[in-house]
Amino acid sequence: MKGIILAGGSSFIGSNFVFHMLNKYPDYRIVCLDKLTYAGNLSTLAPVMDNPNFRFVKEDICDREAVYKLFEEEHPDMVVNFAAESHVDRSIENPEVFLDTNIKGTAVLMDACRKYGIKRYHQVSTDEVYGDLPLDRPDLFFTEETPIHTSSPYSSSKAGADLLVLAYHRTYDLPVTISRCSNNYGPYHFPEKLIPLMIANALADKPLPVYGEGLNIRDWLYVEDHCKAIDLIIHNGRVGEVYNVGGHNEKRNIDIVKIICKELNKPESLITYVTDRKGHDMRYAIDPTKIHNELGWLPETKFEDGIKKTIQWYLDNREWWETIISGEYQNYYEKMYGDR
Ligand code: NAD
Ligand code: TDX
Repeated sequence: MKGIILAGGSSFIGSNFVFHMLNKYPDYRIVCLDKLTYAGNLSTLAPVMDNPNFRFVKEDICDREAVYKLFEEEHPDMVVNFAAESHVDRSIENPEVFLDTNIKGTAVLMDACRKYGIKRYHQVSTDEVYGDLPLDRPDLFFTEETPIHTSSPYSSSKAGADLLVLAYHRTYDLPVTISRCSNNYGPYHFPEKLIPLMIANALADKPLPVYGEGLNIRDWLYVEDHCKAIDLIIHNGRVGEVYNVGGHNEKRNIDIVKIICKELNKPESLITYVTDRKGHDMRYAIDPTKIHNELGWLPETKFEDGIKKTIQWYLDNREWWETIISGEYQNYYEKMYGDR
């Protein structure tokens, strides 16, 4: 039986990956290591809590002692690191915790991998480490050779972690891989992020806060396609390599919001233009040639289908996100949008 520790396994993408792995590999042991911050939600993992191949452990990846203890107990073959502070706006308000979790936490996990031996450490990274592309150059895309050029404390902390991962490979020969994915969407997406926030607000007939003029472009990928890419990389990817993951699905923010209005039969008059995000990246666009050529990965979900499935999931799972937005998150929302 193969054992995998998934750090941050109760995150949006991590939880989708837990479901993917338990379904696809019934002979794997999947251990979720998660601190359950504001973004972690144990109810997300309720469907697998009784699965004998699954274990949940509530710990901080920065807590060296706790991490080493878990490695001693589990002797994992692989580690996949989803754990992160992931929201750009929060990183602008308070960068420090991003440095702790995203950089120091990554180092602690890799130190454990060195100490106890591991066949693969995989770092789940982001296209944001490349900075942004200009809107008037639609011919440009991020490749794995694009220089790191970050804009926000969040992306800088993710880039710092990526550099550390590559350094651990070169210095200690740690068998690492890195994936840099574009914006994900789908079930269990935390409602502070664009798509679920707009769905929740539209359903409540609340204003839809679009930053600046809404012309910024993101390259959207259905979360299941990202999970399949990580699955391929950890099993067949070349050690020491970075793989970009994205589906050539660029959309302007304003168009995303209009699609959500249309799907939910809500008026576009709900759209409210608010103060722009500081340092707001203009355009992200991934060139996924390498993962396609080397590992045969291609996105399977068309945006038109994925967004419908996502909206339907939020309609069918109101309790999941209504519980979140009625709690501590309410204070964050007031602070972010109250004066805009
Ligand atoms: P998320 O914000 O939904 O969840 C983050 C998770 O990490 C939570 O479960 C939280 O409890 C856990 N966590 C935070 N600090 C921790 C700590 N110190 N120790 C242990 N657990 C901790 O995250 P997400 O949006 O699913 O992103 C997952 C990963 O994918 C992140 O590394 C992110 O940078 C990367 N990524 C996200 C996207 C996206 O569109 N969401 C795109 C590309 C890459
Ligand atoms: O209320 C909003 N209004 C708005 O116009 C919010 C929350 C966002 N936006 C804009 C900002 C971005 O241009 O929408 C776009 C998407 O914003 P986010 O959902 O915050 O995502 P982004 O900043 O693009 O980062 C996401 O993708 C890359 C994830 O949060 C990161 O973790 C990942 O690395």
